[in-house]
Amino acid sequence: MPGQLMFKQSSCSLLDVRILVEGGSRLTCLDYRVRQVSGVGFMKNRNLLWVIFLVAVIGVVYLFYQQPGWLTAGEDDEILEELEENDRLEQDREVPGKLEPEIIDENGQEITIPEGPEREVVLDNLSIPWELVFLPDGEKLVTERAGNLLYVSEDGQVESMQIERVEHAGEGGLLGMALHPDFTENNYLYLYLTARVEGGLINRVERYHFIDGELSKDTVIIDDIPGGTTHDGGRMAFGPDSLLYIATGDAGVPDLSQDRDSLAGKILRLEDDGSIPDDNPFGSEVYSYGHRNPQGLAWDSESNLWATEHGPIAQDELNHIESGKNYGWPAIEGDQSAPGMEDPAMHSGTDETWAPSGAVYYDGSIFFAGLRGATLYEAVLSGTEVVEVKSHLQDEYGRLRNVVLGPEGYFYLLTSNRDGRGSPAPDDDKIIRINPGLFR
Ligand SMILES: [Ca+2]
Repeated sequence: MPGQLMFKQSSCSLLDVRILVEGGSRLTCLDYRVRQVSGVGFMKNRNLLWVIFLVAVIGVVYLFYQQPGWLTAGEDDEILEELEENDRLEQDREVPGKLEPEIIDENGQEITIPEGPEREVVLDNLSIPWELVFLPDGEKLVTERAGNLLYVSEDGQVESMQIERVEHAGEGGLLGMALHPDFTENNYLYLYLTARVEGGLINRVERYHFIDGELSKDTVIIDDIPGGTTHDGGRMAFGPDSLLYIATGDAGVPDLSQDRDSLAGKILRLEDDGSIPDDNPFGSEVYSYGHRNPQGLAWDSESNLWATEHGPIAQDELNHIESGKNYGWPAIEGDQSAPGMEDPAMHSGTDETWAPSGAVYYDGSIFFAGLRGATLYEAVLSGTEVVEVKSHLQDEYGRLRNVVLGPEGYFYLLTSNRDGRGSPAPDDDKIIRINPGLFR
């Protein structure tokens, strides 16, 4: 019998590095197996055999790096398919009208770029349209600042309803509008309007029932928001928390914005019946303050709230809104900072005026309409930072009051060329449907 075996020779494989001792000499399994196969006296050839073994190992390593898939041919096809799929997606991104799987709406749902025309005027001969909402059955409602609520059927027939007690004075009038998140069950429609009361102009939010084209007033949600011929705010939207957010202006009295007991120059947050949510920051309707004239509200896919705001001379703002925070007006503007006050995420600089109004989140950006800028702006987001502001459709349609995303994936632009500050075309104002593929 050969020397002392530390393992059974029959279980000794080429890769086994255990050592056995035979006749007083140390053998590895490799030594043992090679000798078994070749019949060569291993002691005198041992160094040669190690050289052959090392060359073989180097050869295997070389082949692996040259063709990493050769050991795993089954997975290779999957890798290739994945690469080809990535190529296809990359190509699709360059072609408007194709499926764009990375575009998501504010609820985090995938949306598809529609295949219709790039631009189409869907309504014209309007007068200062301010807000547009889509009813569940394909009809639309539009507010006109003079006090008209337009009920637009699917084929574009318009029925106009005059809202009572609207005072169209300067920038005031019938402004914002919102459908209740459960509109299909309760038919609640909210309107933000300016009214004249003893002592002057105020703004209020009223709730209506809108059923089969019939409007009936339900209740006042919030009253006596300071109003004026300028800076009436007016945008409303229900947030991801199903609460009603209302943007109000300083009504031409800047100090009201820092007064947390005033409803002016604020973003307010209410339950759907007008009561105050338990987690509002100051136990009042106020959610954030220090605003001059915010007119756009939008939530991104992470449920961050963004608001556009008119600055005094240029220095228009896009702000990331958080509960209880002070956005500075009139103490700071532009690049100025102060303790306890928020800098805007982006402002237009000292030389450029956006005059920003309605806003919507789309595919990683806040798009917002510019009145003086006559541009659809796109603020590209990275988290809660704005990394770039792009300009679209500059001077093509004049002053833009709002941009709304429709249920079928189109943008709708509302012009504001008849508000006394524009140069209206004969068929202004308009609502223009824009294929967002134009911007992607
Ligand atoms: Ca500010």
